[in-house]
Amino acid sequence: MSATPRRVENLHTDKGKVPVYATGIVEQPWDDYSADDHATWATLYARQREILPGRASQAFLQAQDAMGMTPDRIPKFAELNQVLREATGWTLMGVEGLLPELDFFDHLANRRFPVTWWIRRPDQVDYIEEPDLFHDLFGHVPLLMNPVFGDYMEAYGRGGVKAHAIGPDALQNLTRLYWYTVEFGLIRQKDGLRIYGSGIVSSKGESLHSLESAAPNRIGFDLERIMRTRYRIDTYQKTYFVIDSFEQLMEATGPDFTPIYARLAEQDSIPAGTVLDTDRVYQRGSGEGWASDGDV
Ligand code: HBI
Ligand code: FE
Repeated sequence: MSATPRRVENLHTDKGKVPVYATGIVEQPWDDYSADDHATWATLYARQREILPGRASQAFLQAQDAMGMTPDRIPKFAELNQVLREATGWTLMGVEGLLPELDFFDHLANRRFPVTWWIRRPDQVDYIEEPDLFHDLFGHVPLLMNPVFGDYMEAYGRGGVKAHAIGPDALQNLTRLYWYTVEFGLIRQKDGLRIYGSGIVSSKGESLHSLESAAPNRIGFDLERIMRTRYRIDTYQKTYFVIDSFEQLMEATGPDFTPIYARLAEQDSIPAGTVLDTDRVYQRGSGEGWASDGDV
């Protein structure tokens, strides 16, 4: 483990250096990134771009190319914002890390995507618990260039603000939708299943596992089924849901979810690894290597 503490602690001690505003919005301290930080970005970027052709969705690869991210050093948010604002009206803003849910939803509802300003240490290249700059910038941001997905993310934010007012069960249903689409979603293309979820596309292991392992279930998208389905935080997903198109996601978020939340409140949640008779099954997983507990 490298001796230096994670940069954000330094940030707090050097408050004078980087203005930290309310709700944790932070100017990207681009000049303060170390050579290690840029090397970590370059290593992760090259490694993912090596394995994603043929695995990531065409939409993701096209969007990332259109974004014009610098592969050799951490991109400047201000430069990306010029391209992104032009394309879909979305903008990035630096944050310390995970925001309170209502703040997060409000930003999405206003086409602002929070990007963690710090990147993981070199010894965390293979796994980091919480979202860092690479997860957010490489994983989440490119698809905001896609008009339909950009609309979906705004609609999700609006839905989140409403769900927050309804209560924790509604919020849990909606968080599951985010988890199984934005973070861990697969999409069906003519040439096979492909990745669009940020949690997968920013992870080498899960980019391979989600498409090629016999262990997980792969099931067709079904809004209410997903909203009932528990998920994993600490391991690969037991189940991946497959959409036919981003338009399908957009249509699914069209109706008011209030009656759906009411209906779901009467039904049990579904364990992460379960396959239902009503499921459209692309793969019934072998379950190999699954942890028996820990679904959230
Ligand atoms: N905050 N910065 C940030 N990024 C996220 O992806 C995020 C968050 N806060 C809450 C959250 N995601 C999830 O709980 C969503 O389902 C709301
Ligand atoms: Fe994420």
